[in-house]
Amino acid sequence: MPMETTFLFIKPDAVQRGLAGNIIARIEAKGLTIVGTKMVQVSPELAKAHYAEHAERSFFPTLLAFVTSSPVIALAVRGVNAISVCRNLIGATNGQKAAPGTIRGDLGMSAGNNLIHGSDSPEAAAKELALWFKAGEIQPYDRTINNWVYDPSDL
Ligand code: DAT
Ligand code: MG
Repeated sequence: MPMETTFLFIKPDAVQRGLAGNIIARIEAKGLTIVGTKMVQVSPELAKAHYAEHAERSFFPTLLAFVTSSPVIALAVRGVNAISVCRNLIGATNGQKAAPGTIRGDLGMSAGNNLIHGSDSPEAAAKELALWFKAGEIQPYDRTINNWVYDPSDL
């Protein structure tokens, strides 16, 4: 099966609110595979590199302060179309507008404190996985249950 790996991180608000387990449970229950994980106290340098595309936005200083305020949980997540599937699971940027059933729609009320990041393209996923994980920290295994998660005729 054509597997893709995406990069997510559970943001400081979700870790502080004790929602990491709820969020990880949704990712696993969907049928995706967690192939890398670690807790990270994000440095200003990592925050700037990760969010470089937003450097000119008015919310950039607040965003840097937020992601460096308390530890996050970095995740590498594997599955068929994992990048778009995770973006759909996460929901729209602002929790007040995100659809019910999504992580942000069910658990959040904010655009800034919005619980989780997910790569938005294959290029972003490649950049972010390389930025956050060292060689050997990702184990790209397949769960044996995948035969029950995927139907080969869907692909
Ligand atoms: P997303 O995380 O949905 O991909 P984005 O890439 O547009 O959103 O922005 C990156 C992060 O910046 C977002 O997760 C939270 C913060 N952000 C975006 N828009 C914001 C706003 N209007 N006010 C405060 N923070 C914002
Ligand atoms: Mg984004």
